[in-house]
Amino acid sequence: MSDTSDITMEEGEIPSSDDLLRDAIAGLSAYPKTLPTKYLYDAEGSRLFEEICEQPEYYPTRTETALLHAISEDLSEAIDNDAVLVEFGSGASTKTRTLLDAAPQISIYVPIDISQIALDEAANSLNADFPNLNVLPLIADFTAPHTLPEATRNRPHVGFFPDSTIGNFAPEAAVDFLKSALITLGEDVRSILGADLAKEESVLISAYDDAQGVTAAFNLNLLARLNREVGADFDLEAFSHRAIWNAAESRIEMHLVSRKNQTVHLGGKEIAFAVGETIHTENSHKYTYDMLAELAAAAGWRIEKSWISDPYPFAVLLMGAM
Ligand code: AVJ
Repeated sequence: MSDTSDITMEEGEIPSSDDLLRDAIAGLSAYPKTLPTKYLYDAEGSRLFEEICEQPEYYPTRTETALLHAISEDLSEAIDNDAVLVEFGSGASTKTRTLLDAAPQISIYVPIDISQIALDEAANSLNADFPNLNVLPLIADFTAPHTLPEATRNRPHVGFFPDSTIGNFAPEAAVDFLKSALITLGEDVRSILGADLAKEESVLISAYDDAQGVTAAFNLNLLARLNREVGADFDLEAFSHRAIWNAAESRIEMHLVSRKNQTVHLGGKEIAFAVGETIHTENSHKYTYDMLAELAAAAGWRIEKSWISDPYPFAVLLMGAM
């Protein structure tokens, strides 16, 4: 049984290999060099991300899951009957299960993601485990506003932004994202947001540079993907993964560092790298609670309730539209 036919596809929004090549050339022609974070998540990248979540140093996933478990009854109380749960960047929909278990009054679940495979797998496994739940996946870039499936009309909507996804956005982009989610969800809505908070630098660095090298493989997969999909000739041995804490911006940055002077070819262009030169591939902002509250307020959300875990501070916010 495949649920592919139930997936709503929004034309023209899913990045193609033309977009990948164009964006890669633009990012690698700039100084400092960058590559868009969203391209980390092809099938292999998504698989590696799941593996990162199992590394002992990568505390965010298990911390958030434990916190969601601990507060699931409080969250359930905030969710009305026949609610529609809309998840932004749903991936494997792993954390959603905690919420669905605690809140059987949720009748429709709309996972939004750009990965068709992830949506298919999530829909199939949720359909099997939650027979009364109507799963209506939306394949789309979750950062933009969308029209939700017809069946969700006139029901209470609850947004779900787990995984500290908000941290991958710079402050202005985070505000835009939260605004656009409000447009998608409609008025009079609530949302549940999970965000990792600033903490000791050594803990952060280990989490983004694990001993098994899974995060390194995840980051290097971006170059492997360019080789696979647009015929680039990156030598993966000639780049290494680096995670740094940028205190001024309160964020972890992932970079790929050139181990030598070298030239790489892609799309008919030559890209020169000096030894030590980096490609910046991801930011993971570690906001403080106050910063999060400011971002939420700037986007039209008020915080109704919040919980922070210990010993690794991670926040779950219950927010309402202002
Ligand atoms: C996508 C926010 C869940 O920034 O922690 C994990 C992605 N990158 N290790 C994060 C990621 C490197 C992750 N999130």
